[in-house]
Amino acid sequence: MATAAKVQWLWDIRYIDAPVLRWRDADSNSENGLEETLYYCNDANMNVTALVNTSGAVMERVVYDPYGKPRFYDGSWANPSDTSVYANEILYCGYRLDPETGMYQVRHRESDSRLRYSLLLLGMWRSASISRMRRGR
Ligand SMILES: [Ca+2]
Repeated sequence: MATAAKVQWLWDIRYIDAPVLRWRDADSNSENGLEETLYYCNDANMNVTALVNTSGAVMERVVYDPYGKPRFYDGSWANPSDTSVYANEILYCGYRLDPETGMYQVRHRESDSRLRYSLLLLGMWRSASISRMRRGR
């Protein structure tokens, strides 16, 4: 049974999906705890745009296609990749991108950024909304 946390987030009180920082056990050594601290930068839509270390250096940058699919770069806008070097899962609009399913978890619902159309923009979700469940649909 696991007893040590692998990752913890601190969230901002100004908005529900605004992360401040993440502590992570990046070296898989529980003896030194969550030794990695990265701060989140975001744009006006709460999209995470960069991860900054405790010295103020940009470690990773993120851009998105119109449907929320992320593209990662290092701090110098080099080495583009489809995956985060820092295993960052908080991305588009401050939502969590599940690395196993490729779906954004938006509180109690999910959206698929891999589709050519946006479930989010069309108001369609992979799971029923709470209001629909309450109405029995
Ligand atoms: Ca550690």
